[in-house]
Amino acid sequence: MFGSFASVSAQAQDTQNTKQNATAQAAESATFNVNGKCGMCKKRIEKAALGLEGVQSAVWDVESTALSVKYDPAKVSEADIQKQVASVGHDTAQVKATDEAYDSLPGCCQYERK
Ligand SMILES: [Cu+2]
Repeated sequence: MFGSFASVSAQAQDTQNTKQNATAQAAESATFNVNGKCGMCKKRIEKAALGLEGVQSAVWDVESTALSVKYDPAKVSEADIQKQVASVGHDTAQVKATDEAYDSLPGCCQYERK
């Protein structure tokens, strides 16, 4: 029953779905290193990234210290996200936090800097 219905309109629906997905989730993804140490860092890093318009998801892994983000490249760039994360005190692969931002982190979050 469902099968015959689906095959008749499958082509039209496919075209429509592809179009909708393209507009709704024009997402680029990136993963880069962000220095940090604990669960508090995780919250701070993810909150900073998600605070930017166009960032759809941000997950930082405490073990690997890798931040994975999905974002809309029309609104925000990977460089913007790295700058934002660095602004709350965490060095990223390309952007170093200011000493001031780093010093303002709680003691337990002061990761070792290279
Ligand atoms: Cu921490």
